Amino acid sequence: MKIATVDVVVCSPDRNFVTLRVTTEDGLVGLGDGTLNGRELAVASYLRDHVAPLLVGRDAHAVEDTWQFLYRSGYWRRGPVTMAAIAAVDVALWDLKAQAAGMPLYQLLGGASRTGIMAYGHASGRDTAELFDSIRQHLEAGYRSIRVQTSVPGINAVYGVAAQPSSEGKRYDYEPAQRTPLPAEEDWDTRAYLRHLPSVFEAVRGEFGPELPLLHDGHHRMTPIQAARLGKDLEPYDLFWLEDCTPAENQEALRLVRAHTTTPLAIGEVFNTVWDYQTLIREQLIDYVRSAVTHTGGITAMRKLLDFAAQYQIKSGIHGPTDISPVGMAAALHLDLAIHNFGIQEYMRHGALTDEVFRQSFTFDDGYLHPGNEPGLGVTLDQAAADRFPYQPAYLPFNRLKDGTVHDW
Ligand code: KDG
Ligand code: MG
Repeated sequence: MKIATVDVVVCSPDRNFVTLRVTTEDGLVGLGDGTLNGRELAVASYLRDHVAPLLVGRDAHAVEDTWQFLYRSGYWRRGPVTMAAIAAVDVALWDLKAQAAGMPLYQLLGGASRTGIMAYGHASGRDTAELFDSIRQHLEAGYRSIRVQTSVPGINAVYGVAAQPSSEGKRYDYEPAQRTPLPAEEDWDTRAYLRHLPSVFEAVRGEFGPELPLLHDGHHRMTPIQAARLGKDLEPYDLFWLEDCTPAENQEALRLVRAHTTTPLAIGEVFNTVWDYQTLIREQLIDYVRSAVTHTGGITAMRKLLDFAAQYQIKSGIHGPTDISPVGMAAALHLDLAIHNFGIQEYMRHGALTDEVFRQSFTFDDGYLHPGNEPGLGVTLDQAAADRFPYQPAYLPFNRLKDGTVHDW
């Protein structure tokens, strides 16, 4: 199964996506996601200029060998651009292998370990009424686990909180509406956030009861001692997880957080290799691995990372916001279905334009996702539709403290 052509499709239906398309001499087409939010063209160039020429003529079945070749032979290792590019190739090759076998990809990963994949959605509100509305909408849409993000009195714009109630007909998404040449600037005050957040969870538990799994994302904005306090303060509300409480490149910081709280911790959406998790996993400082298949070298690397985590009773919580394309989502779902140490899957739903470009076979029903049973990943790309949505510059916002200091994400 020789690789005949390799091309990169950059398109922007709802938001920007980078898709690698690998075609074999016998006409099979495999897709991989290399989308890196706000840095999309860097991955597109890496793939087009430095990787595609190396792949033509190679055996598409040689998934492991190709992964090792791209990781080791380029001399420069790790980093989000490299690992997103390797992920795109890896997922496209797994897609081809499964299509050639005539099986859905999860069968090649060991077969299904469960019947469905528990998913969580993103509820948010500028005040309690909006937040309750948003949670109810998610429950009606079939979600059975909910991430809760909220505005904080005294802070003008908080990332992860919809700028308008979804009842006004505009669905909440991250930044794609801000397709501007410069990132939007938000403000931040950690003390105000720490004071306010527990009262929000108290209100949500009061309204929705003790059963509903609730999650929260701290977006790396706390120091270790602040994160320890928040974890403790949230214990009465029984969170499924507290995500990204501190900037996690300092893995040792989690020792302090862990020593003070039993709130489960999830980390890793900005990580791109197993090395970023060495201390976190060996010392059992986290409960969930948040990496995306798309940013962590694909299925080959994620499988190894999650197998390592499994030895320490750490589960998966694969990153699945809308800046992971439907191709990256499908790859995550096949892996979720196959591994034993599955925890939960993030699922935000893409917009209607994205669904025009990417035809998908995965389903979402009563809180559970399933990748479907089409051979391969089960996603195809409509090139004519993609051509209607050219790339547009779009950046994530950033935040400054009251005195103007740039703060952590
Ligand atoms: O590209 C960045 C977003 O995907 C990220 O901010 C989303 O934090 C996020 C999450 O948990 O989905
Ligand atoms: Mg996050």
